[in-house]
Amino acid sequence: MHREPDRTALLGFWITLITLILVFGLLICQKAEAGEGSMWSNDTFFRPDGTIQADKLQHFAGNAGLYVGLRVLGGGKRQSAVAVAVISVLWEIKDAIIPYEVYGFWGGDGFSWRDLVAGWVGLGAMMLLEDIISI
Ligand SMILES: [Ca+2]
Repeated sequence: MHREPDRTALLGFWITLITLILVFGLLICQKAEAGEGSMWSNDTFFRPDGTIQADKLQHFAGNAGLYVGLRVLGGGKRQSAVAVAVISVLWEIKDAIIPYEVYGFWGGDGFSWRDLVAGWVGLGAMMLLEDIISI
């Protein structure tokens, strides 16, 4: 019986997540129909000179920082990792919906799986570091 609130919270989490994904999905479909901007980003990991793109480092550092922030605020390890992973997917969906030409920082140039990879590597690196120094 005492586990009931946990289940309710978990159910609420999944319903919220699925609703958000459906709403974002609909927005993306509308945008694609209207022919606005690009849905998929044509980005790269590296610049032509072979150095890594600055925005990939930002995704790496952003996810690592967000994870540390959630952990410092008292989030569980798994909980914080899932939250960061989900937020980074939602961020890319946002990038697909909102054009940066109009909204600057809050916009994007389309969904980028490379941004996701860069972010998740940052998250994984921070989790590994946490294990190594065992905070
Ligand atoms: Ca992006």
